[in-house]
Amino acid sequence: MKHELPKLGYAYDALEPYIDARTMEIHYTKHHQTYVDKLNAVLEKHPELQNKKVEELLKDLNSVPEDIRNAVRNHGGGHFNHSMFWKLMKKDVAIPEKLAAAIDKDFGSFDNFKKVFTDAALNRFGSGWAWLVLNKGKLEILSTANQDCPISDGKIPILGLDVWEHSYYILYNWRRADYISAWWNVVNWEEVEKNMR
Ligand code: MN3
Repeated sequence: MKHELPKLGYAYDALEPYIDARTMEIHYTKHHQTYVDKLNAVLEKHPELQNKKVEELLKDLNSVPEDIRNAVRNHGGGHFNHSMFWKLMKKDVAIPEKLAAAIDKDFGSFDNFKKVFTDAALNRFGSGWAWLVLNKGKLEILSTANQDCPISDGKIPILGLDVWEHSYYILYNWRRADYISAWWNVVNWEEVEKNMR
């Protein structure tokens, strides 16, 4: 069984003007596809792992043979993180009450949550991700380098923001802060709540 690029579920221009169609197209058809292809290529060395879901591999990286562990971490992480990321974006989605209440409980207020998440995304040096995760039932914000995924540390990612330059350079150039503030307009809060279950 080969890993496959999941269906995007919306048009490349669906998130405009916040995320431009050209970025979406390259990000999805080139960057994500490359993670999928490279994951499939390294798994050829260990066919016994080919039937495992990518999250199973990432949850227990130590059980992945050492010669491909780093490649699985990078390309498997890239595949998993982006599969999640596409579904987490949609325009004009209101925050469901239950999620809003959970955010208030663990962060004091929605504004504070937004500030802490934004800081995590801004301060991630180089390429990586900002995350809202569930850790033993509690919401937490963190960031990871490269394509590292919180599930490898036993945490459940429920919202992720790609801050690799490839996700914003065409429209925002070096201005990561502008990308992040625009991105808040396309968070699919319904999907975030679904990920909490
Ligand atoms: Mn990316």
